Amino acid sequence: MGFIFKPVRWVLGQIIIFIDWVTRPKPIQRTEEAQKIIDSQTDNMVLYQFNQCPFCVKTRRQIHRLALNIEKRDARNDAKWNQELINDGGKYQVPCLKVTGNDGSVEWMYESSEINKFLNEKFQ
Ligand SMILES: N[C@@H](CCC(=O)N[C@@H](CS)C(=O)NCC(=O)O)C(=O)O
Repeated sequence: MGFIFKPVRWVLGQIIIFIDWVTRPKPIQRTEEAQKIIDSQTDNMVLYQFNQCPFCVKTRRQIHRLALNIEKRDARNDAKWNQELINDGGKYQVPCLKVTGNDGSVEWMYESSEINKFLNEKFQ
C-alpha cells in the first residue's frame, strides 16, 4: 500500500498549490522608492521551504501579499540547502526564515505563524 501514498501526497500537494495560485491575495502596492527600501531590508532574509508544504504555502502567501523579494531555498530537493538548514538552523523543519543581522548575527526562525507575524509587523 505504501506505493500509493507518495503519488496521493503529490497530487494533494499540487491541489494545494493550485488553490493557492487561484486565491492568492493581491500584493500591496508601493512606490518604487518605498519598494527599494523594503528590498534592501529583505536582502538579508532567506526562506528555506518545500514546494508542496502547506505551512510553506501559508508563508509564501504572506510574502506575496507583502510584496517581499525574499530568496526561497528548496530544502527538500537541494542537498546544499537541506544540509545548511539541518546543520546551521538546527532542525529539518520548514518553513524556516534565516535572518542575518547587520552585525552578522544569524537568526533561524521556525514556525510559519511566527514568521508570518514577524513579516507582518515589520512590513505591513
Ligand atoms: N508548526 C510548523 C509545522 C511545519 C511542518 O510540519 N513542516 C513539515 C513539512 S509540511 C516539515 O518540516 N517536515 C519535515 C520532514 O518532512 O521531515 C509550522 O507551522 O511551521
